[in-house]
Amino acid sequence: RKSLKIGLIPADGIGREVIPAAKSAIEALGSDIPKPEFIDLLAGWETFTKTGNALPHETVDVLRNECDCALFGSVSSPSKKVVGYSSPIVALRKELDLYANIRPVLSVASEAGQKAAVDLVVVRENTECLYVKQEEQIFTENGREARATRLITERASRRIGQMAFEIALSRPRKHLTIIHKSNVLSITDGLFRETVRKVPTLPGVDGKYDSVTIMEQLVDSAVYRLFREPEVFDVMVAPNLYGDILSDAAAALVGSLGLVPSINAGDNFVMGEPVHGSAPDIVGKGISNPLASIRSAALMLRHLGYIKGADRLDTAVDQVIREGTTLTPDLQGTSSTTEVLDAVLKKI
Ligand code: NAD
Ligand code: K
Ligand code: MN
Repeated sequence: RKSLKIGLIPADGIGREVIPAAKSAIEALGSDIPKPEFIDLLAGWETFTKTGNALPHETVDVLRNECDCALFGSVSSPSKKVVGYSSPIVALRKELDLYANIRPVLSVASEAGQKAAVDLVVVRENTECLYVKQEEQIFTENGREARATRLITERASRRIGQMAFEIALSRPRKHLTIIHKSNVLSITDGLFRETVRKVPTLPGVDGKYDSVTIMEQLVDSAVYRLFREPEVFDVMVAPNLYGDILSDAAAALVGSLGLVPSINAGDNFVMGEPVHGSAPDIVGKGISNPLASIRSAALMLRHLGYIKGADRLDTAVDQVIREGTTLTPDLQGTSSTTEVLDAVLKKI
């Protein structure tokens, strides 16, 4: 590649504060990556209020046809049903078949070279479960009754399982925990559990995953263990909703949602995205933590094979956290988004 075309979709709220920071961090990498070309794209609640569409066709077309990768910020989705509105991030993951949401959660050791207390990756299935959003309500004589479809397929469970085994294999501990609730949901979660379990026996695997140790944990007790002994976890693979909840819980362990990055990955495209939402409680104050977005840019570059650029971003972020002098209020600091970004840029 001569250049790297990156779609930028800040969307709503603090997405507009942290995605520009990630852009500056990428620009600072110079010749460690192909020359970045950024394409600004629209999506989100404000786009919906202006155009009636939270995810304009043009955004999807440009991502598909012109971009090598993308960075997404955060959307503000209303908690009440709004006619015509549908979350653009859920739609984008489906449209681009970004079936894996990979969320590394890493606490920075206080000394360089020290082992981190929390070092795990949540591998979240990204296309189905309750996020198929097939909900309905009926009116009965006893009041309203609401139902939702929870879809689990063998195909999606298998490919997220394969992704999780690959990630486990690439890590020093090679330990995979399958998260489910098949004691209650024996058909849906049972299918997920069984399909992921069978990945090592698939044709062509030929013992490749023999060194991966497999554990299982029911989702509720997984949250409990996560808080009591996070060091038992290495890679956790989960259906969509459990993965969403577990990764926010894990974020609390490392101090802030403002630190935790992710990529939405498919076989042909990758989109970096901080795990956090649009944070309406702090938007516009200039204090949103840009580190999750910068780390998301690093993950995206790493996924594309630009290891040196990714390492430089991660190292710079780690150094800023470890020094502890320039941090936003979510990490008990007094610095602004811009000051933290400048500190990272200096390290880069
Ligand atoms: P949130 O992640 O936006 O915020 C949770 C808490 O974490 C808040 O106190 C917030 O201030 C803090 N926080 C989050 N990111 C931070 C950062 N970078 N720096 C400092 N503090 C940070 O979750 P919420 O409040 O439940 O949701 C708010 C909105 O975001 C909702 O409309 C929701 O639908 C949306 N949301 C979007 C996504 C997404 O874009 N993928 C994900 C989650 C929530
Ligand atoms: K987000
Ligand atoms: Mn979430």
